Amino acid sequence: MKKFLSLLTVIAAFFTLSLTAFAQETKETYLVKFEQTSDFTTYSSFGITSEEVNYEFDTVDMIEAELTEDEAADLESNSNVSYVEKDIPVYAYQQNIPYGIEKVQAPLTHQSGNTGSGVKLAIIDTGIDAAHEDLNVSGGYSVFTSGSDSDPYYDGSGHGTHVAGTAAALDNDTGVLGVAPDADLYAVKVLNSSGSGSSSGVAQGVEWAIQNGMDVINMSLGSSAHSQAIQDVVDAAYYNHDILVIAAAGNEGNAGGTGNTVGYPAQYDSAFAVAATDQNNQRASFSSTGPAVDISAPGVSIQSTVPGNGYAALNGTSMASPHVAGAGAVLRASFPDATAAEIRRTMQATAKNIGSNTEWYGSGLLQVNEAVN
Ligand SMILES: [Ca+2]
Repeated sequence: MKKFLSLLTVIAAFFTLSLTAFAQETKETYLVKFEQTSDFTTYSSFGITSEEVNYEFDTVDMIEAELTEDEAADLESNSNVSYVEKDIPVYAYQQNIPYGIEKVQAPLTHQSGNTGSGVKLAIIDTGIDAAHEDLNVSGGYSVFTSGSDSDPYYDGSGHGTHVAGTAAALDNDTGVLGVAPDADLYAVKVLNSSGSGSSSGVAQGVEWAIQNGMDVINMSLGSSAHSQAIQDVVDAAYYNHDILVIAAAGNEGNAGGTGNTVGYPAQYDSAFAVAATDQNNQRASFSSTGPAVDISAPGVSIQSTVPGNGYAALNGTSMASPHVAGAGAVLRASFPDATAAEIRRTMQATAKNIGSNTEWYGSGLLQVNEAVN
């Protein structure tokens, strides 16, 4: 038994040694920078062979070379060598365009300079993580007076941050892209970290939007019950202050798509009600139905921003609504003299016919580039 063990030890030692030897033979690419006083072109004085050199830089005293780990370490300790750096991979920064953004033609409108620049877009929701790298939050307000929920830029739920990204994520080298990347986002916080609030809070949030000159309001929220108070402030926003109010139709739809299941405030004429479609322009099975549905936008597997510089895919008419709010911001920026009612009519007149059931789709799928033209 003892002999057997010692034999194993010998075999293990052999493999360890041979593996180590193999690793020492492996060459990797390094950048070697020399002190300016040294004649770096004489590689041999540093023990580097010309076969090992891939590239000589002209503007700095540096070479790219294939070296073993030991050779690199030797050079590193040479006083005529400034540094030895391993070649590291570098990637192109890129931004992913979510399918919904493509579906509503937002990139096409951006190409012609229609980006919602200067328009004030209020996201009445759970707050917005204003530190997110892909969002430009210009201001905000919370109806909560104590705790972390009193901060409109703290989004403990993530819902408001996600909604904000679909409407207006920045056109840069990272993350996602929103429908109106140059719009000014305002975080109007009326829902807590659990995503719940009250009719009084929602009414206060809409009033803040009126008093602070918002051009577009997105409300990816609602209730199955009517609130006269909410209707009164939404009516005031739209009819008296010409604010474009966009509201999610609700997620109370049934698989058959029957019955009037649109929530409030989407039921009010003063709110532009948005239903949700999927990647195939079909009604999302959860999307509320009824005569109040005005227009459709993607709401299934929608990729957007979440707190902490994150990104995630969510489902809901909450995700459909900000596509339309972003389009509203684009139209307000491009046609500053158009009324909210005219913008609604334009979006409906140019929507894509995706089915005859207006209680499912309203006028059809939002096409912002058609609306702009
Ligand atoms: Ca982006």
